[in-house]
Amino acid sequence: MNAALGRDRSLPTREGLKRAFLDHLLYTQNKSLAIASRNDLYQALAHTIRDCMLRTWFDTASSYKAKHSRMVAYLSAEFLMGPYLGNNVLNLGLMDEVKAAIAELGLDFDDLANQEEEPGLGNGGLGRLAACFIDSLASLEIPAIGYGIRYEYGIFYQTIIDGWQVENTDKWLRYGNPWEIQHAEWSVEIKLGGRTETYTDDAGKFRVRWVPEKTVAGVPFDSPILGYRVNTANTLRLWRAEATEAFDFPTFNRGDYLGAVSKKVTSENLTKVLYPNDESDQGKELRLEQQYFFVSCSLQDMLRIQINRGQPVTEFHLAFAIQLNDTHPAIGVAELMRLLVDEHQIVWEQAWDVTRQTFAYTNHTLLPEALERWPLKLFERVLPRHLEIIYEINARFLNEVRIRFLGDESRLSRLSLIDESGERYVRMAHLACVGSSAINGVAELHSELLKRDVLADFYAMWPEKFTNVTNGVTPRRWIALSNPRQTSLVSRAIGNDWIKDFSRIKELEPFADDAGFAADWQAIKRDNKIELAGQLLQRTGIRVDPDSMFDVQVKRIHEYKRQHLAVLHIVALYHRLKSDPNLDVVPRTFIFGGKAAPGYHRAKLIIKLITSVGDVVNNDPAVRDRLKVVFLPNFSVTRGQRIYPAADLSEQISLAGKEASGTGNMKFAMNGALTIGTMDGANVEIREEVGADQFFLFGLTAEEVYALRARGYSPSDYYRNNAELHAVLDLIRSGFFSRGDANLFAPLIDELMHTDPYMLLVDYQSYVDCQGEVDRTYRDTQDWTRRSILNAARSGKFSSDRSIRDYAERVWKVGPAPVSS
Ligand code: BZD
Repeated sequence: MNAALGRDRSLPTREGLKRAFLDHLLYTQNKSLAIASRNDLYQALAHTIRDCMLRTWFDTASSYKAKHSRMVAYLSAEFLMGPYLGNNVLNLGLMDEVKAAIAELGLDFDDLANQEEEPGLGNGGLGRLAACFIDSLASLEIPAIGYGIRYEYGIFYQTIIDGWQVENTDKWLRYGNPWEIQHAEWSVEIKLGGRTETYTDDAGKFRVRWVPEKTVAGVPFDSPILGYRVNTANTLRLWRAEATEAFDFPTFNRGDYLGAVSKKVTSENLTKVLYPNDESDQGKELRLEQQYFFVSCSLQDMLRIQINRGQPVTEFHLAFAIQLNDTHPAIGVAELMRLLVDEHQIVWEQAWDVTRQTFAYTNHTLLPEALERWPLKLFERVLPRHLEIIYEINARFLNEVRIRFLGDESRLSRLSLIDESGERYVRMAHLACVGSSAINGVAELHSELLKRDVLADFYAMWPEKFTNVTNGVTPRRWIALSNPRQTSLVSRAIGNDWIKDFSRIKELEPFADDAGFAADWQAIKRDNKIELAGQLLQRTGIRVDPDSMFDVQVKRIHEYKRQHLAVLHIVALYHRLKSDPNLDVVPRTFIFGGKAAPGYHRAKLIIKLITSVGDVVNNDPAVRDRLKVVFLPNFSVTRGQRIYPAADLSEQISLAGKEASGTGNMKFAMNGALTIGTMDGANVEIREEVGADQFFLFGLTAEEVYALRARGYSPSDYYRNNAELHAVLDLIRSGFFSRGDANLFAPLIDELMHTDPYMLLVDYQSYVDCQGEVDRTYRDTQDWTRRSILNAARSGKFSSDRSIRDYAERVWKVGPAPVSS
């Protein structure tokens, strides 16, 4: 169907779109307009848009093949893509025509787009970064492929019941996924478990082979990643686990058909569900299997491509630059060695050269507890051959260390790939460092702290491997798609080249002093706030005032991100209003959103604290609607697209030295929110770019945090010496917000008063004072609007296009390879 849309790459007409849509409604969904459900209409539209991309997709692959282009392979256990439809229409340059065509059929585009189930195949920043990066790679016409896992269930769906987070399964594939094409012909076989044995090959060489306990098949599902208004559509290839053809012959032959089928079910469990833990390692066997599964599938796939092109496997590194998105795919280092040495009979030294020149590693965390390590016993059970390979890599590496640092035994144990300080573990970050030619952090500060702290011993070994690539986000999804009002205002002022070349957003700067432009800017923010207010009412039943300041904190719930510091501020304001009901405060709506890992009780208690404070504050007539607290359930890419454009104030209040970068901070700034934040992660660079006047800074610096910790920190001093803080903590502790239950929030408050690992009490006063400054600035609407425009105008650095150019030049050594039209 619809060959008319895809035959050449000229854009379809409105009539063509309408016809293709009605054809799909009939031939794909087998419905008519009269009886179609909303989902039928969405599916028909999605297929229509997909048809517009297929020719470009096919031509891109052919072009890469013909030119033998060096490809970037971005390996990530998570791709948090968000809905495809709107983004694809935008990148095709068809938004107006599609909207008009749909309207002429008596339908509403946004209404259909809202039907799409978001593929939530990620936890948070790391997964969303991967999604922004593949958008930028395609938009910059860089040959690239994203490799990951096609989880049947993505990140859980969050509801709030009685103020608590409740997790529900995310059945995103329920109605099918029109954006993927299954390629069973490129399936690969994956081994797991078992043992190794040695043998002598025909040439008399001593070799090792892996005798697995089980095998599973990896089946690729491809989605096109179309660049913005270019002829490039790269591929996102996600792997699904299936039972192998002969999944269990012995059982089958015994006549135990059902027993054999139940093993099939076990194989398919591998890609069943995304682990919902950000920033923590769990040591779960299935998780290690997932990681190995997608990495082995991807490496085998790349080797197939290399061999198909008639190129030797010893030149693998010339064909592929593999980026490891954190350590989740780091097993790739050992797997590529196994494939080269065991399966392609390459000698160790040469295989090692190829491997090292292929990989590069991005670290995303400074939290020591978040560094991945696998209990050796578990690792050996799942990947016996890889453990041997890791021992060999380690032995050779430690020899190098011994020669460089004579007699430094403690350095050897610190650097070893095996942690032997207690129970033994395989250290994945060490494997990634040793096996990579480049190592980077995700913001200037983070990269510095990596060198000084977490990876200091590796920095001493190979300073030349270390670099920084500051994160970025795609201005296509995060402005052009989610904030159409701002987009058209900006494009009327400076043209629309900024969407492709985001450095040009700086041309907006002079408009900060243009009264007419500022009035429009402000009106747009208000319209966006009205729209969000509608959503908040619909989803929470809480009515908020669009003329109040929208003060927003959306991100995973974690103690280091300090959502509870924002709560202390809210309680302080509430306490002031109760003591002086006529106090003149700036009306504020505090909006929170984010998921807590299901097993992270403290984080779940923080959600309960937010909702409980909200219940009291929102219903207290003494506050007279001047404060509202809303927890918007199930924060996701889709929700984010409504939230960032409607924010006045962006809360980026992690303890300095804890947030590697942050990327929400960038989305807020681009959409004209002012930031209140600490000197952490990319906040430092945002402040540098937008100017100190446009950024509300508070709190300790990372240096000060280290110094204070070294001196010995006693939170109780702060509690005793600060009357308001004292009152705030007492009020929460007393059960005032928990219907008299003084135990409910005790774990949170007691921790703050006794250990306070994230130093909320230290930063409290500075934060509250800074919020006072926010209020004073907000009262002067013109001044605020000016600063808001400047934030957007000076956010050019934070496009993921800039990040990708940095990687392409400094890490991958690749350039664009445009596909001719
Ligand atoms: O990565 C985040 C960091 O916390 C942010 O500071 C940073 O901006 C982004 C992108 O670089 N890390 C994560 O999102 N981490 C995870 O989601 C994660 C997932 C599974 C296991 C461990 C961590």
